[in-house]
Amino acid sequence: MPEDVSPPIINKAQALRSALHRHNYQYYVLDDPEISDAEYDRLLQELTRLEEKYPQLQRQDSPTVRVGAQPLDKFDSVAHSIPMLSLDNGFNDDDILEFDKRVRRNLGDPDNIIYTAEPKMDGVAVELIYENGKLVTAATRGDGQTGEVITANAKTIQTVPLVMQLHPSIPVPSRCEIRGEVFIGLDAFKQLNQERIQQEQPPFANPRNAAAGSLRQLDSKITSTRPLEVFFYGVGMVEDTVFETHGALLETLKQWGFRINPLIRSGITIDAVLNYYRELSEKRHQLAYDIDGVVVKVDRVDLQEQLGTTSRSPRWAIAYKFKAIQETTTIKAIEVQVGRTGVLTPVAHLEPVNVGGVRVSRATLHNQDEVEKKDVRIGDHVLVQRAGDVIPEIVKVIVSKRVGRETAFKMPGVCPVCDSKVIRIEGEAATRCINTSCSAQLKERIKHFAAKGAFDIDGLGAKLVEQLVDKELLSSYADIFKLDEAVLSDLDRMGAKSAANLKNAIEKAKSIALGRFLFALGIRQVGEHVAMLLADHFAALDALMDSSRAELEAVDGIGPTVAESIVRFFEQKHNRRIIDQMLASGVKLETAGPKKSGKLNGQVFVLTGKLENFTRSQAKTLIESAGGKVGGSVSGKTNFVVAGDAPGSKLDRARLLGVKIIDEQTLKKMLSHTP
Ligand code: JCF
Repeated sequence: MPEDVSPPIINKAQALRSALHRHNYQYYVLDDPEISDAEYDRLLQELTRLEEKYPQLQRQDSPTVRVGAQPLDKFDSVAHSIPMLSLDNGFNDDDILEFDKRVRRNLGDPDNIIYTAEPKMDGVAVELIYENGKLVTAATRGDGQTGEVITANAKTIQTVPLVMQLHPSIPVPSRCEIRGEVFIGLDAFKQLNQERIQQEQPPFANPRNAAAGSLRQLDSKITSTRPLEVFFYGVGMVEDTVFETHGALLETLKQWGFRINPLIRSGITIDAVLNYYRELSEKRHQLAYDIDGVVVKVDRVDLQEQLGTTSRSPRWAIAYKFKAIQETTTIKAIEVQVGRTGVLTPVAHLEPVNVGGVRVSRATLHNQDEVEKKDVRIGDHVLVQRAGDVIPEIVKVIVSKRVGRETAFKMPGVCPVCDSKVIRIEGEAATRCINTSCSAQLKERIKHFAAKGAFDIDGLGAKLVEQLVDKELLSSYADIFKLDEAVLSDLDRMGAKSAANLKNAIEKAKSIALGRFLFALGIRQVGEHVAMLLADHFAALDALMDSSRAELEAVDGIGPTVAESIVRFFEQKHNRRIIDQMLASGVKLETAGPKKSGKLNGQVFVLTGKLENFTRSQAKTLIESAGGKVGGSVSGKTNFVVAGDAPGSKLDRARLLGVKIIDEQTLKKMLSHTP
């Protein structure tokens, strides 16, 4: 029997719910939080505890539902009351001027039409239905007429209001349909993919696929772990309310609690739209998310209605698309590369082609399944695409261009580097070389060991590592610390000076924080984040090396798979021997002492522009060792933006959000005040 709930407790739960909704709105929509993240978390905790203790208090619109609900067997479908149309595309200024002419002609040739211009988000369109201010249904766009019901998933997205906020003069409609685009930011996308690779799951090809895949999960608990965001841009059916302009509509949506892209510009002429497009094309690569063009809309709603729609798209809007980042070329060969953990990856060698300003001559084919799914053959004409920092990839084969001389590709049965047998474990996409002394794996492991975030050895780059392994001067991490300066100076592209510099850099790198050391070891499942958790928890290498599975699993953030992998690594005698050799060569582990008591505890920094006195990686390390954090993009959570030379759009955003902007000198002072 559940306990009876007394009125004060009911009121308490209600008060917590309203407070949390309001703080969400302050944070995500207005970018102006009134309480700290920690305070927010405490309120959420308190409500969660109450709802656990008194299940009668649970509500569909409680802020606690963001964690996900029971998994579904399949999605229901729902018809949109007003079709969700797609947009007509324009590709150059003439197309847009033509659109403006067409609009004016259809309206009886007025002189000037006023427009709204906005970034076109490269995400997934959704519609949210609210009844009396409460979210009742969320649906995907589907084919435009009928979508899939994804309510539980949508509720896990922080920026989806569960209840609408009150507007000072416009009442919440009895029913309304609000439309927006769900997406994943670029930093979050990178991190998500890193985690997936770490967990040996296939990475997503691009942020859009990641967003679509996350939104179409039958288990909303999975969706809740994905960093989805949303910007709203329009409405379907709205009862009781008329909007005069699109700009006014967006303003009202914002008041109702819907997050609107701050880059939207309303009330501008067609010439200003063209300028906006040019500005945004330049800013595009500095934005925290992918966009693929500019959406242009006639601002006055009565004129939109006069213009109407065709069966495919509204006559009052057009998408001005950015230049394609896809091109066609041919596959000259397919090579198989062996990675750090022995995974074989087929890589296509392409006839070089310029894709959005970058020369592309290789594209990853991921694995055998991917090659088969896309039916990629050597000699094929293919469409290649580049998205942000992601490795170029093959979108599809242009089958109509086949001449019959193309040859199929098959994963080799032996490692192309060491000739050992390769294996493919049931249910895994990866084929692996399991010879741990395979020179390809060794090269990749050593590159990882010497890279930023690990030992960070200046001058020990990819080419040099390859040479050193090929000449058998390196056969383990430990050998790095025994390299002989005279031998180094005799290598290709080296000399006395660079040999001395390298020796120096290796000497300096010997003193290293435990977390970086652990990351450098390249233990499977142990990425930068897990390595830091381990270092924080165990503080000393011995303690970690001798810990059991159970002790490891007791660490917050470490699960059974990771624990298993760590135990296995340290069980192997040769791994321990290499560590002993490194320590004997003078590698010294710094204890993670002052971190918890740092002066910058809990402060979030974002770096922009070029710093004079340190690299970004150094600045990050310094801030983190003083207890601070370094974020990739400016948000309401950011405390300081450090502006170096030629700062980017992050500075604009900091000004917009009123985040404190400091220079490098100030940062140095803050760091030097740290114990
Ligand atoms: O950001 C978008 N992808 C986006 C798509 C923005 C809009 O304002 C849209 C849209 C699709 C249709 N507006 C319409 C009418």
